[in-house]
Amino acid sequence: MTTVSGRGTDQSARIYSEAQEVLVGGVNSPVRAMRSIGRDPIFIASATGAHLTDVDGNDYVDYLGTWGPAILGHSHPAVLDAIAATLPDGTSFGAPTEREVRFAQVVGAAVPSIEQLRMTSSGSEAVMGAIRVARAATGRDPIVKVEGGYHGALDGLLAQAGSGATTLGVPTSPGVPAGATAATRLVPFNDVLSAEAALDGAAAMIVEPVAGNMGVIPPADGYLQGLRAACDRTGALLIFDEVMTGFRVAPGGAQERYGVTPDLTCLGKVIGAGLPVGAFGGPRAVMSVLAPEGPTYQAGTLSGNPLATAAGLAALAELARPGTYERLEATGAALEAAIEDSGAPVVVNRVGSMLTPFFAPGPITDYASATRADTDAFGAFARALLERGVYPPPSQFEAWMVSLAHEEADLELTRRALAEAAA
Ligand code: KE4
Repeated sequence: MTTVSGRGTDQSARIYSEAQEVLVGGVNSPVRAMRSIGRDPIFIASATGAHLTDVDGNDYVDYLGTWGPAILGHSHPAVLDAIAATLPDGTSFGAPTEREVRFAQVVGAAVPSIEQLRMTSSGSEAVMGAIRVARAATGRDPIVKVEGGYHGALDGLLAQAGSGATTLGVPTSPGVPAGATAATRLVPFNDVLSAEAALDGAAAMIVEPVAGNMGVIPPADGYLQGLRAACDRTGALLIFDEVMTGFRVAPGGAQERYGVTPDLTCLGKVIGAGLPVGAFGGPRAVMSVLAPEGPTYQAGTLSGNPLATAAGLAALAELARPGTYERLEATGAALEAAIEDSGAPVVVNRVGSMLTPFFAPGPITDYASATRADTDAFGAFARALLERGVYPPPSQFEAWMVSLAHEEADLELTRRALAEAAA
């Protein structure tokens, strides 16, 4: 790959060939392999603010944001200082710490529906826990999910998942036993009637309140309210998977932005500031089914570990500063305008600081319309951006993320790269 800095990507290529010997596909998470945009992966050496630097020394304005966590920008001093200050005390005790209590209090203050929290080490684990709580609390098995919704790499929900979980259109991943997805019911996003029908006798519906894993798709007016009412009518629990939207689209996440209260919420990404964290929570009456209070088992060696909670607390404190979400909104709008002004033949969906340009005829309102996208065109666009020092998510079906660290100079460079890539 030629690059603006002219440094090429020889080091990445060298490391990639070694990586493929010992890491499947050379990566530890499939979408990083950049196969969706038709090129080899770029190995990153460091990240600061809105920028990534690869092992060849090429600099990129980063719109991946490590899939969401880097909302402050990378290597934020408050986060690094918190980790450095915690290190001398040890990295993990396997025992409770006061910091985890503070963490749960801070999350609960921002997200009032979370009366009690359980921390995990990933978003997938948080979703697993929430699903199990919903089934235990209702005594029912079926789970309703959205076609194109991605909630982590767990058997029961890898049914026509979004993100990198499947080449679009392939319903389930190999290795998932039919029994695991037998209790999973699929409905289109933004379709209350189909959800209501599927919810009859169900334990819960899990939904990304703003879809992020089929590209960004906002909830249609009244959709989330409709799901709330349908769950109330059928006795199913409403689970908001806010792993991506939590602390991203508003301080209280999508449930605050759209004014709809779920029964359970899953969190991740931002709350760990890039360290491994997930969490799920809700009313005490629902969460109390969990061991050790109740019989429903869930556990994790490193759940709530000192470094992750210290980093998370520091990040949440920074996000609580006045003006944060106004700035994120403004930067998101500036990127949206830059993409639209580039002349690229795209439809841009945006909610706050997360957006996706679709190479497809609009409007993009669900999985069916999203998968009409021309992924080859997206791939060519993304490759051209990378060569010009702009790093988009390496798939049409992911969310571009802006941070508090993106500045006018970054947008200026991005405008130029977008215009050339569009051409
Ligand atoms: P993790 O287990 O990857 O921490 O979280 C799973 C998950 C759950 N819910 C939502 C809404 C998510 O977006 C995710 C993870 N997102 C993907 C891509 N958007 C992470 C990237 C990857 O898998 O490498």
